[in-house]
Amino acid sequence: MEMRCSVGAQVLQILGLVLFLGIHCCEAIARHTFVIKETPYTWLCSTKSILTVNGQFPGPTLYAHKGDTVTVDVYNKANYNITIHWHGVKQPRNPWHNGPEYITQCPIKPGGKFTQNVTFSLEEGTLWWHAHSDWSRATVHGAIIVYPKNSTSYAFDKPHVEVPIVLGEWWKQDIVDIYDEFRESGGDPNTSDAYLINGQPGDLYPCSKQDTFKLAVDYGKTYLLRLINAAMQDILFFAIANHQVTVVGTDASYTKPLKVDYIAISPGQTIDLLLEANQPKDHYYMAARVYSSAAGVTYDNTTTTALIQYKGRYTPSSPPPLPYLPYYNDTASSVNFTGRLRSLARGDHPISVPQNVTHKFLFTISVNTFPCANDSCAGPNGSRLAASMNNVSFVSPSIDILQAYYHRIKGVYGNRFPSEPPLKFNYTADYLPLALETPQNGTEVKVIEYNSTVEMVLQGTNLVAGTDHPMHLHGTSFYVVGWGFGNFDKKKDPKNYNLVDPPLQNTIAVPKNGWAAVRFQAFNPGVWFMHCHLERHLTWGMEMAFIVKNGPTPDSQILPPPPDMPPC
Ligand SMILES: *[C@@H]1O[C@H](CO)[C@@H](O)[C@H](O)[C@H]1NC(C)=O
Ligand SMILES: *[C@@H]1O[C@H](CO)[C@@H](O)[C@H](O)[C@H]1NC(C)=O
Ligand SMILES: *[C@@H]1O[C@H](CO)[C@@H](O)[C@H](O)[C@H]1NC(C)=O
Ligand SMILES: *[C@@H]1O[C@H](CO)[C@@H](O)[C@H](O)[C@H]1NC(C)=O
Ligand SMILES: *[C@@H]1O[C@H](CO)[C@@H](O)[C@H](O)[C@H]1NC(C)=O
Ligand SMILES: *[C@@H]1O[C@H](CO)[C@@H](O)[C@H](O)[C@H]1NC(C)=O
Ligand SMILES: *[C@@H]1O[C@H](CO)[C@@H](O)[C@H](O)[C@H]1NC(C)=O
Ligand SMILES: *[C@@H]1O[C@H](CO)[C@@H](O)[C@H](O)[C@H]1NC(C)=O
Ligand SMILES: *[C@@H]1O[C@H](CO)[C@@H](O)[C@H](O)[C@H]1NC(C)=O
Ligand SMILES: *[C@@H]1O[C@H](CO)[C@@H](O)[C@H](O)[C@H]1NC(C)=O
Ligand SMILES: *[C@@H]1O[C@H](CO)[C@@H](O)[C@H](O)[C@H]1NC(C)=O
Ligand SMILES: *[C@@H]1O[C@H](CO)[C@@H](O)[C@H](O)[C@H]1NC(C)=O
Ligand SMILES: [Cu+2]
Repeated sequence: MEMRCSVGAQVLQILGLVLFLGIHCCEAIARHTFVIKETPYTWLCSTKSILTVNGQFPGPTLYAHKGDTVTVDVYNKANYNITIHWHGVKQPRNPWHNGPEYITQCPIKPGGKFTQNVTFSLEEGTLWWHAHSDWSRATVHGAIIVYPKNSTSYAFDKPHVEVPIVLGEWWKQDIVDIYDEFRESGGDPNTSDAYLINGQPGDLYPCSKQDTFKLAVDYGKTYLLRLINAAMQDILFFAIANHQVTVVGTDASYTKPLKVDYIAISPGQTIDLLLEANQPKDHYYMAARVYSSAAGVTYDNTTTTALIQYKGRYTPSSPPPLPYLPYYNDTASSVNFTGRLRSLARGDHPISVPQNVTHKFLFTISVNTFPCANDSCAGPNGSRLAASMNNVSFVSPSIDILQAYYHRIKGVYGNRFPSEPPLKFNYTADYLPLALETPQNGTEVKVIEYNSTVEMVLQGTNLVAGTDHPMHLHGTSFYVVGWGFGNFDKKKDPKNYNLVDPPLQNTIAVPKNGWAAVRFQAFNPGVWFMHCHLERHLTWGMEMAFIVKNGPTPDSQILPPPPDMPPC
């Protein structure tokens, strides 16, 4: 919900800050209008037209309290099909309003409108919304802030000020051209030209100095930074010069406080950090740059910055100090951070990790290649790059799976997504036979009974190029009960699971040539997408969907379809 606050708070919002004055000042608005349209923007010394919501980039922040329903009227005034997804919002019983194109809805066509309810249930903390059709999410995204029911009951001392920090990625060229070009060529997409903090690349790039995002802080106060990685292709390292930060939540779930020098954040993931302004009064950079683990894959190696500026009279260091960030391919530093996250799991914020499991799945996640006529594509050795889960490269259907499931329309999808890899090999071996690189095309789902308890092991492979994959599940969060390098060992590895305080996430970076084990209870009936959140891997087919069947009671069944579902 949008907050209508006092004049003072509005002035600060214009500077990119949201003053947290407590709930008394604010009148909640439970209905929003999102107008998607082309908007001209100038950065990095060039102007282009981008898709925005309401002309804003990043888009408007939605504010809500736990348990609220917010209604958003989405108008498509652009020339492209589009859908909007509420990332990490479970949408109980209402997959119709989840958003992924051809999974739960047909796209909103140019000139069309779709009204979506965003229903908050268990989530508390930071989430985000983004387009879920072709690559529009590059610029069509924004923050979602979910306050506790009682505004004073954070799991930590109330911070002085709260600030969304949206990390983004910027191409000088039109994103539609980048998307069309790599799909056509079969090769890797062009790398981006910049990363962004709240829409600005920062001082280390040309032409952006005066617009760099700045956060003014009072010495002695505590600031809650709500970090969102909205980048398209990259896990990012982030740090603030001379300051440690304390992680207190991820993916709208509280964590045990974790004091760190840097964080690693996956596309799709959110991390809530407390920053104590406890250093000598000065200006300090916060900075983010890529963590990229795939050998031989080029990446954007630039660094985005914003400024922490202490208030008061002093002569600021020039240039301001930059933070230490781990090296681009430092897998040890990435997993060191991600592997230390733990659920708060406290009396007032309990968790319920499934102890008994009804379904055990092992899904490989691979980058692949298809042979190309005359080896004329731009992938390795003239091949066409692809990606898969359990060797099925997902092919988007022409009407959405949810509609086909609900109305029993045949021929749209199959229910034979494999529970185990169809081909067993040393997934993480240094050298793998070329023949293993070619996947099957298919539109396959995994159907599970309501309230099943699922253990899903995501196994990375070294096909083409082993790398980290930030895997994201719609419709529910999962507990990350274990992870490791190499091949998952179903006898040995479960003995080391953390079933006491594993973090509850909706996105987990499966480490390069490693695995991650997650558990969830299927209490939300519907069609729920599961995919890599690196945009090129999603385009190449690294995805599948779960269908969670209806339960026995009326409140464990899918709601009827809204009357205004966009038609295909
Ligand atoms: C909400 O917070 C206030 C102030 O801390 C407290 O007095 C009240 O009991 C809380 N209400 C609920 C329902 O937790
Ligand atoms: C991608 O990069 C290549 C090489 O720099 C360039 O020729 C091409 O125009 C770029 N593609 C787009 C869509 O900008
Ligand atoms: C970034 O990449 C460019 C071109 O690939 C290279 O010239 C430059 O040295 C790299 N910079 C850093 C900091 O690694
Ligand atoms: C990271 O990159 C550096 C420089 O290219 C290389 O020397 C090093 O071996 C790489 N480290 C890993 C873990 O791949
Ligand atoms: C992870 O980082 C912490 C803090 O820097 C360090 O103490 C610890 O040894 C690291 N653990 C591993 C496994 O590298
Ligand atoms: C798990 O299964 C065991 C043995 O079947 C049973 O005793 C226990 O109650 C179950 N626990 C839960 C939480 O269902
Ligand atoms: C492949 O090469 C042959 C011989 O040069 C040519 O006749 C044929 O048209 C090519 N096919 C494609 C799809 O480019
Ligand atoms: C799988 O490959 C890895 C990396 O080359 C190697 O260390 C390991 O021994 C292999 N495992 C088996 C079972 O062959
Ligand atoms: C799968 O689909 C891709 C692109 O849609 C196509 O290039 C490829 O040849 C297909 N592969 C098979 C095995 O059908
Ligand atoms: C589903 O499971 C939850 C928690 O285990 C339980 O509270 C609920 O009653 C179950 N629902 C149905 C319809 O069986
Ligand atoms: C959306 O939510 C509102 C308010 O809770 C409710 O009245 C309306 O029926 C919901 N619409 C749909 C299509 O579920
Ligand atoms: C837009 O969506 C409609 C309905 O699914 C589809 O028929 C059409 O091909 C799409 N247009 C584009 C450009 O993808
Ligand atoms: Cu991936």
